[in-house]
Amino acid sequence: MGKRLVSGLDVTLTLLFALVSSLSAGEAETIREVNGEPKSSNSRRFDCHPEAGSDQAKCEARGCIWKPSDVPKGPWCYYPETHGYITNNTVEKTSGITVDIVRNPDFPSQRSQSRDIDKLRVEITYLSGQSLRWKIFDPANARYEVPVPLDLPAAPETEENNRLYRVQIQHKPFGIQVIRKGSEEIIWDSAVPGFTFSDQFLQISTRLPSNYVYGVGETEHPSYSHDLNFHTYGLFAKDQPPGYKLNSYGLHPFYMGLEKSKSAHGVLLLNSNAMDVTVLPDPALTYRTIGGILDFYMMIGRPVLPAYWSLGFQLCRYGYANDTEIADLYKDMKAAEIPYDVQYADIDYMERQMDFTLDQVNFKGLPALVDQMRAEGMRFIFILDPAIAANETKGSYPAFDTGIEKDVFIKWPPELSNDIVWGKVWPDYPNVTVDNSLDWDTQVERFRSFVAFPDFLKNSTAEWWGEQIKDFYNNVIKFDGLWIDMNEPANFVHGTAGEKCLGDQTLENPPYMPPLESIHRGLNHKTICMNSEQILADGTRVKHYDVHNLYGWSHTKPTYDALLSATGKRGVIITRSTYPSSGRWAGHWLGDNYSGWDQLLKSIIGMMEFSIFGISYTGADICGFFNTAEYEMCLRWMQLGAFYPFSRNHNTINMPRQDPVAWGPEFAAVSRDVLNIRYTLLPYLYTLMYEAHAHGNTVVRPLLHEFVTDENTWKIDRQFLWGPALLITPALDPGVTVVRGYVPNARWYDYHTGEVVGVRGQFVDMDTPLSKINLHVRGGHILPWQKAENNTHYSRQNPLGLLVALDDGGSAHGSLFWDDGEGIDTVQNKRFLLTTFTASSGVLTSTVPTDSLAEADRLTLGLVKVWGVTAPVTRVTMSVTGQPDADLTFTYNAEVQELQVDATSQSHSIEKPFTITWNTA
Ligand code: MIG
Repeated sequence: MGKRLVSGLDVTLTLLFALVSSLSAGEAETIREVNGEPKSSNSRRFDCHPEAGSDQAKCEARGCIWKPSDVPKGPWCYYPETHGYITNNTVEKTSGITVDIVRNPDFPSQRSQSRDIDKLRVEITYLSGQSLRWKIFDPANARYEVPVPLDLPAAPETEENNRLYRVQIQHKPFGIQVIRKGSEEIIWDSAVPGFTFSDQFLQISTRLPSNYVYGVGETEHPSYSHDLNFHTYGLFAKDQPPGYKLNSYGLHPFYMGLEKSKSAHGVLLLNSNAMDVTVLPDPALTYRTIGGILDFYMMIGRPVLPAYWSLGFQLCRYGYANDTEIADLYKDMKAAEIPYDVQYADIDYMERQMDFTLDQVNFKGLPALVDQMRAEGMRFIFILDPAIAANETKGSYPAFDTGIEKDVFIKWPPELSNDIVWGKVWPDYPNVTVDNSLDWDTQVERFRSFVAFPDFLKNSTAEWWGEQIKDFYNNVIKFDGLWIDMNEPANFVHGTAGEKCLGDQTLENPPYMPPLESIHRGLNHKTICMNSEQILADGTRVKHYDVHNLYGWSHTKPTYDALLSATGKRGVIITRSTYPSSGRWAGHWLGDNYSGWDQLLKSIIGMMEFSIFGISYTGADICGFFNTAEYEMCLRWMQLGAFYPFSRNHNTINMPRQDPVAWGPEFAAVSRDVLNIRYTLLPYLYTLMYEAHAHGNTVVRPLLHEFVTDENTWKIDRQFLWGPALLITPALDPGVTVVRGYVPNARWYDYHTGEVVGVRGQFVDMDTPLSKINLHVRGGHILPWQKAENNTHYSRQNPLGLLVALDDGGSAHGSLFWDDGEGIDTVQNKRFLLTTFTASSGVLTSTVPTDSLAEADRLTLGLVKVWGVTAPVTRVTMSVTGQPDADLTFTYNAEVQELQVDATSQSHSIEKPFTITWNTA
């Protein structure tokens, strides 16, 4: 199922709803029964007073019912059955359904300050056989709609027989039901009370087909599979380190649901306002948003293909004192022979943390160091923040001056003021020294410079930003990738510097406030005023209130475009704030975590969530950002982090070092070993990245994506897969020497020994001494590999190895994607090699669907390892069209059942198909 599920879901965002085909129709057990106790009818209530301080009078004033609940945490104030809208008129077409609905006048307004919209239109479009969209809007007055372009199928699926689903409209209350044909399961059902559509409060609920729901971000979850016992997650982009129920950097109103028939579907609400999502034991889910329209979709737009080198290990910290510290680190890493490709510099490299400047005292030697390291195959990534300092002497800071000339900064609506909406972030005023004995707010007020925030939604801003990046590259320092931070956007004053937010205060403190971290401080806490004005590409004026969650999204494409045009290579962008489709241009790290054991598990959950949000290049700061790392935790984290697609050790300022050469030789050796495994498998990881980019597959994959019919996998989040074939079972707790892991129902081999695992479909205890992370390879798969080197510049030149893990029937398949590793649009322009490998009955063959690789990037075949060869091998031959068959040297290990064939002597270039045959006694 893996592939199907994923291509339905990962595709970055279009339709509201994606269905995945049914897997095994015959399995009778229902998901709800597997997990659930019989439900009290009270668990079916939809909360009519989610805010604190409800009482009978307030409840009844909303026309709702007040009655204590016998379900812990269950609502006492709930909607009567017919609350909502009533269907007025329905028009069916071959491409969809249009429904007019009116508010049921029997019920009073739900939010007195938020005007109800009594007449609405519902447009349901059959986007494709597997996907549909429904949009609920005010047909009489235009409202803000999300300006994120969607990659919709060219024409709707008008042939009913081609659709996996059917849609049914319910009348009172109005609701949409999406039914999967075949299983006849209702997989979306909004015919439930509580539907509300007003200016600043929109609410819609659906019953869910099972207790298994995943996704909804960006917020930390304690488990991948949601606990449905009335949990509400507030969502609003914020410079907020991840924590339980805290809204963090980005917005991803997407969930994946399992069905009783063991199929899955994904739902995206394309809305960009502050919102919350509640999961209820019914099982059901409620969305509440404070603006826009209700527009539901499935994912579209595929993740970017990052440069090959960006899959290498990376080192960063906030607080490098000077360039010598980086030079020493590089020297020590080299001496310890720990593979590593990318070095960062954080805001320390800048003069007073101002973008596009270089600290000429402490980092004077950085350009020369960067040149030297790049000459040795290393890469450099620099950080950039969006806020631009404004207190410099005129002429001395071109980024600000040219920004003013091009009018790129966010301002007030012109009716209120012509001024910029000033904030304060890093930069100190020129010639001041910050007094750290003062509290933060006082420091910010006294010493920090005013800043202006670029409006990246505006066309002229992207152009200006691109010029700054190009000038920096050409005139100051070379780099290979960019890291964009603080783009929620983060502000160190709340709203605006020195004054109150102008204009409509219901934007700053709306009539319904989702349960955000800043619930009592208003929406502008640590960001800019909601009444700030932004301008869309077509000139439409919008309020920051509506587009706040798109700030990071809008920052990303201009940065990616600028990187490509400055360097002439594709490189990589890492961004903190994301929205659906951000993955088209960038990867994401999980933000300011801390050095605590629980963070290892949280990072797996976060990565798996970002996988289904369409961002494949993800990982957490290895060894933790805040606090002091401890030896064993950091070591285990290095082992886990070696399997993050984005593998970077990063630390905050004033904390002790935690890089792999900071802990002594034993730590360095364990880091070297596990990173050598990562580097060995990079050709496999890169091929998975290509499949994500080309087909929308996931790279980091929860076990349930591959084994959905096995209920044991539905809650697993302490293990994960790379694609279909590599199972990673890290140690996540202190002091353990054994880790309990699930071995799904397939033949698996121990990566370290090549031996077949004796059990399947069971939890087993795996030995995990400090030096070892458990890794298993799935029978039936062929993984391409290369011998590791100090960095990928060198490892890419090694011969290609193959790891052929035979299944029970003696077969396996796999593929390799290979290109120059950093060219722009190599996939679109077909400048790559795609090779597929198949093994069966003692024969391994390759086919080459795409062969358009430059001579310099070609690979020759090296060592082929075959696991699961049951009989002794007597002879191995290789044949290539037009050449005589050649005997290959080999070894056979009967105990492990491993055949190793060395093809190096043939210097066979792999774009030519080959066959390798092994004869057994
Ligand atoms: O906390 O640029 O999440 O990775 O090192 C202040 C300094 C701002 C936040 C980022 C972090 C980075 C830091 N930044």
